[in-house]
Amino acid sequence: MKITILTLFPEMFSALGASILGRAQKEKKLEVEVVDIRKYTEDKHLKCDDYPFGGGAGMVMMAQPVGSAIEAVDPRHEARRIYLSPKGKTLRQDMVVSLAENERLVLLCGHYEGVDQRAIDLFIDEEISIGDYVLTGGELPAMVLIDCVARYIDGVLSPESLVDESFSEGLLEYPHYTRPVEYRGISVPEVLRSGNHAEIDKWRREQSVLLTKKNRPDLLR
Ligand code: 4FD
Repeated sequence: MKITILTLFPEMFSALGASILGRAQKEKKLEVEVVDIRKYTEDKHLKCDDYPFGGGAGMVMMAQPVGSAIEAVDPRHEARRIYLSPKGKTLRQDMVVSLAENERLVLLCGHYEGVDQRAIDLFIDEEISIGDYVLTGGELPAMVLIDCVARYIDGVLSPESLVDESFSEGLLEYPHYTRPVEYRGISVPEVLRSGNHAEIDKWRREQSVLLTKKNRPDLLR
């Protein structure tokens, strides 16, 4: 999968070189291309934002640099074009799975108060939010989206990592333990060391239901 990111702050994406996403790129399973929107402005002072028509606080990203940057993305391959915005449809695991089926994604990161609506209307397929809060820019949401989509690219994770995880059966995941058996007076639950896999499965399912009732009762309705 190839993901093209359009941003005024390309340096923020150096974080994608670390850990599992870094390995996925080295192994050519994921390609990340970061495009600096400022390169596409036709303004002689390289300006990419301006005051909002109708007044109000903040600045708006101009349609021209955003539109030209999107149009410069390799047109030989069809891509799903996504704008990260607090007004978008809230990202959920089922959407992540379907996004991962695309060979190409283009992610537009807005800043300030967002992007001129005409660039959205002309060039964007889908507006996505990562949750009900406002950030200074769409860069962190873009990285969140890339991270959760990359987990579904073949060979990035082991297949087992994807089946048992939180949300996979509409429940939160059970608690995990590793060595030592005792830490600061707290022991690993006996059942997990019993070797009885029927009992272990039953305990884990009970724990999942209890935790979901406590933290996410909305998932049970
Ligand atoms: N919740 C999110 C996305 C972007 C963002 C921005 C309009 C502000 C939160 C468009 C207004 C983009 C999110 C930048 N904050 N801030 O996914």
